[in-house]
Amino acid sequence: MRSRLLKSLILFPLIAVPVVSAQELENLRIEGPVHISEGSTAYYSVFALFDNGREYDVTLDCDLRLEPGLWASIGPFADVTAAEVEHSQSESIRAKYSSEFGEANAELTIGILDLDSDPGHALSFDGQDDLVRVNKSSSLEPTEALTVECWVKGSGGNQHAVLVRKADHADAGFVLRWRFRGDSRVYFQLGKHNLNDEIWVVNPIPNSEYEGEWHHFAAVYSVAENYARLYVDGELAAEEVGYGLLENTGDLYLGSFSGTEGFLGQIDEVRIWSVARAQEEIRCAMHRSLEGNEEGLVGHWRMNEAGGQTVNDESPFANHGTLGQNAESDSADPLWVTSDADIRLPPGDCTVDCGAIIRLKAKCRGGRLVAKLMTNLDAGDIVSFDNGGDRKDAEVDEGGRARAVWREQSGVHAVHVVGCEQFVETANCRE
Ligand SMILES: [Ca+2]
Ligand SMILES: [Ca+2]
Ligand SMILES: [Ca+2]
Repeated sequence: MRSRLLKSLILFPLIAVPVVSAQELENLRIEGPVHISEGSTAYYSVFALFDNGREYDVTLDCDLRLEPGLWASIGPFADVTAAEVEHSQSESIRAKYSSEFGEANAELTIGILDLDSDPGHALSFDGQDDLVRVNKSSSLEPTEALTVECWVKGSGGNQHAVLVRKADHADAGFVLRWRFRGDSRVYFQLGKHNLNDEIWVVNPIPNSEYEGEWHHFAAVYSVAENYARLYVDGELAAEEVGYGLLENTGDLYLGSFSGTEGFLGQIDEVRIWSVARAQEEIRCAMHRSLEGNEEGLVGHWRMNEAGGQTVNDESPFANHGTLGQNAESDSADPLWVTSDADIRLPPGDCTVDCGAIIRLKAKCRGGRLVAKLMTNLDAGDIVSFDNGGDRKDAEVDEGGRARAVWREQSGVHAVHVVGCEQFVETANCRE
């Protein structure tokens, strides 16, 4: 899970009316926004409802907390400056009020989101002929290195179902497939298919493990380093030795190949890079939106248009895609759907300046593992901590500090700073 800092969640009473009449307290109600964005300020009020139908604002007189955990106890006028919250996760505002008229509790579930980078929308493909076509462009034809990535919520489709394809039948190119020859596993293919001169990088895990949920797939190719790799959710899943210079001259297709090889499911946030992205870069950026000017970014289709016949490429090359066979409404148009792919973090610098890190400390108490970092980094920079593969992002504060917390831990843990493996600390979480 990734964690973020919620700054300045303030509980602020709007009106306080003294309770004077003799009556029975019946219920308590919290009023306030049910979605708040990270770093924002939110105001909540609590109303006591009485059996005679009256209600009073009792915000000033009740106990309020942001749950879960004791890490973010808040009350009227309390300014929470460093409460750790899990992004895009539900939290609760709890209120407790007791008086001579009785006692009552209330709870309001809220979602803490980075609304600015909400993944918004995706496209749903019918497994038959639905497609997005991007006309051929030299900007999408790197020869030395390539990274293709997308978020996928798959259900099935044709035995050759295409996620991203830039390879004509006769020509060389690359294909990221949901299935190939009926084998329901993700394939990254490179080379000249019709000449049997190609390589396949095949995920060993079957798609049945992924169906119906969003997962991130990234295919990476490097001539210089002589590898082709497939990453699933930021983990290396398969690797083959390289192929030689890439060739591809066809149009780019998403969801099917010109109306055949149809994929059944949803695709979101397709990115193509003219560089071989490192695993840390993939992991760092997969949950983030991009600025659009990242080095090597040559195609970036966010699919947040939510309607119409065009998928905008938000890279500098503006290779926009068209839904279906043409720019009119047609039977090969995929459908716009709301997306809950986890791409909610704001853009961040995915290269870590290890020289700016001063010290890492890790401690565990009561199953609660805390990693603290002292740095010379700028406030707002993002650093990632790794606890045996369980990663958390943290924002550097004004003092150059960042921290991450894992709960319910046991045994010995080694925590390191992602991208700066020389900074590693162990902590013992005894049972
Ligand atoms: Ca999207
Ligand atoms: Ca169309
Ligand atoms: Ca169709």
